[in-house]
Amino acid sequence: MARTAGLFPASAVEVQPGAHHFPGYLSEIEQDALLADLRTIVANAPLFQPVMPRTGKPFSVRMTNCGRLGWVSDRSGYRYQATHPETGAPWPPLPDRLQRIWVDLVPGAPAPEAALINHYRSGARMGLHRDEDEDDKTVPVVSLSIGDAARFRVGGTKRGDPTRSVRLDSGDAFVLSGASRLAYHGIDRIYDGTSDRLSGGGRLNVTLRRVSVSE
Ligand code: MD6
Ligand code: FE
Repeated sequence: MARTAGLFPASAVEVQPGAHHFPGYLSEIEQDALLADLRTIVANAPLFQPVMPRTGKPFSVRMTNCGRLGWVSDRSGYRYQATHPETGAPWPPLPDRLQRIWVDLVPGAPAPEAALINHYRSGARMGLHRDEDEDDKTVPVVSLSIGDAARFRVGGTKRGDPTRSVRLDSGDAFVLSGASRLAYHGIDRIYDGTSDRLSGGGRLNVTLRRVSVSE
């Protein structure tokens, strides 16, 4: 972590204006500490299988959230809500660790309110989409990856715009801000067996979001 402190700040790669990749952002120790936080969250807010609006087609990822709000998808649409769709309970709190990472990567941004946790098994993917369900669409979105590597694709703000692909490895961070805040992006594939951080393989991605417009 510690992008801003220390003699050797992790170097960011600007993939396109406003799209920054931080390879190796989290050390192995930090990844394991985050993983322990995520396990506690999942024990309290179990992974659920969302479905697409209208069609009801299941996502290939399972998800859960922590923070005041969580992102959900069901037949009636995409939205943020304060409770788990299956247990009805409030989402677990956002761990201090995630708050510190947010401040490190996007200093000065209003505090995150939601962390969406996506779990990919072998063969899971995430179609091209924009993160646009937030009331405030100007605050950056921060993504953290743990486990097997993935091919992440990012393009422009229109669906047909050209895209480029980036490999996200365990411990990498990726930030969409500015001109890329509303860029289309998705996960084409998981590279099986590229990490042994998650027992049983697979990949976890955490995206930290500000939802509401701050005062
Ligand atoms: C994933 N990531 O990496 C999916 N990434 O599994 C995203 O959808 C995403 O919403 C970076 C910034 C914002 C995002
Ligand atoms: Fe996204």
